[in-house]
Amino acid sequence: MADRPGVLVLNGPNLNMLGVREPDIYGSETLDDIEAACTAEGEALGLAVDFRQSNDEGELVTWIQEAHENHAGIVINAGAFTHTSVALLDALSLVEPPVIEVHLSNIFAREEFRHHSYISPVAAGVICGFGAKGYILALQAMAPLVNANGGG
Ligand code: CA2
Repeated sequence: MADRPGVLVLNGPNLNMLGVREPDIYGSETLDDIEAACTAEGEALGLAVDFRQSNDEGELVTWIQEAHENHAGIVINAGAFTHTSVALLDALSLVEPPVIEVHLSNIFAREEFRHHSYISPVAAGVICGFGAKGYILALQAMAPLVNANGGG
């Protein structure tokens, strides 16, 4: 609904492949399943969830830059760009909405190159290791940050 605070839920490269490969690491839910769960949770929390995925770093940067106009908060799973992208860090630093970083897997229990995130320094918080439920936890954490008044 238009009067609900909007939350932009961004997904980075290869997350469109969820549920298709590597279910042992990332779970069996598809990105469409996660979007449906986020939309339902957003309704319960009084948030308007705008769920997007891109394999293109520049497109993610553009969406982040535009977020200050239409969105009160940003939840982001930047995928592999988490560990490489100064451009995403800069974009997230430039916008006002609070940022919550999400990862399906526990990045600290994996290869060392996944232990560093360029996004974490500008995030209000980080949720990782809880699979698709991490997106729901992020929305629950976001609600009070954007003054949502819904139940749940
Ligand atoms: O755990 C996460 O959510 C990650 O952000 C997922 C990224 C990975 O590079 C990060 O280190 C942690 C990878 C997303 C790739 O998604 C796939 C989905 C299905 C099959 C293969 C990859």
